[in-house]
Amino acid sequence: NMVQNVVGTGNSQYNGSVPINTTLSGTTYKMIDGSRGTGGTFGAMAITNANHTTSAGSVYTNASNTWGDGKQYIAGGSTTDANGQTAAVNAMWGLMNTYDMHKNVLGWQSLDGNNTATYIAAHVNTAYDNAYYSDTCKCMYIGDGGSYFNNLGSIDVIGHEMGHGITAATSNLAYRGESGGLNESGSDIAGEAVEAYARAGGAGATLPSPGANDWMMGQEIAKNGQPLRWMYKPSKDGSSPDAWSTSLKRLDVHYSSGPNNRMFYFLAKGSNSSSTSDYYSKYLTKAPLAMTGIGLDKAYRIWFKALTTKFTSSTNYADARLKVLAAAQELYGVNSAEAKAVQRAYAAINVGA
Ligand code: ASN
Ligand code: ZN
Repeated sequence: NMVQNVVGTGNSQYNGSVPINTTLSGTTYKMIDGSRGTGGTFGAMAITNANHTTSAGSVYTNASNTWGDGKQYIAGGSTTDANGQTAAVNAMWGLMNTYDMHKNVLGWQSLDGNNTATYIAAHVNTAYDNAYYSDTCKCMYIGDGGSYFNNLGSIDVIGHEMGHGITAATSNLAYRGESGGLNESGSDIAGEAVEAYARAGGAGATLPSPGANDWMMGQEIAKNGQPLRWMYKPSKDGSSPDAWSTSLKRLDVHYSSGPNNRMFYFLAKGSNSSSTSDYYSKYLTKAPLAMTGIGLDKAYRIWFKALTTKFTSSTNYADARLKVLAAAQELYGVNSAEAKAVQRAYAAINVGA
């Protein structure tokens, strides 16, 4: 009856061979991480097989502690990965890194900060080209990919989905209009922060310099070179604006996220007048003041504090600016370079001065 926490080998699709936490009960290995999260549906962080339905299904089990073949799922299963374990490996690796980044950098445990365990259901639906968070199950569903994407389990996409869980447990930004764009942007920001943390080795209490992540959501999963979103230049998708305007609130939340994504990129990496010269005449009345990027670590601490302790469900871009600024002032000082950088980053997307 004893359940042991053990470490297995996962052959992931996007990150090579990775150590994944599993349990051993009798002679059966289960894809449960007994060290991350308590309670919840499975008692700890877990990966299930939705098996092409929209329900969670049951936790992945295996006779050995080596999982997956690192290859894209093939309908009907492949000879080397008959149960589609690679999708489960992708999911567990993304969750472990998302959990660790928030715990180690921010002291925030799991979705709610109280360490309630979450899980991912892999293989949701058939040839499903998306992934989503559900607050009903406090869990995430990850598709195998279809026309546009391979398995949706890249680290940044999993960080994005778990980010929705953190937002739902805190500010609960309403998923429409400007607040919905900020909700989406918060998830993209979380996804990139997790990606940077994982790429730098997944350890320590600070985020690495902004160059460790690619500032594109789901670049690894793209079949045709088109990621889900370009944070450094949102308009590259043909639908997202690069700056705020009064019509922003009418866009789909995955497009109205664009300006805030760009604000965060500027905050971490810096900006000058040439960064915005392409939309200067369209949106801005004065040239943005040059700003030195404050780095990903400080930028994410400021954003996370505002998102989880200051934003409300109806926060819009103007309110976000005030609250992100207040967070920067509390963390680094009223007249700090960090606070100034927040003002300039928002001004560069046409919010405030
Ligand atoms: N992947 C999308 C997202 O997390 C799914 C959705 O539109 N809710 O934003
Ligand atoms: Zn989202």
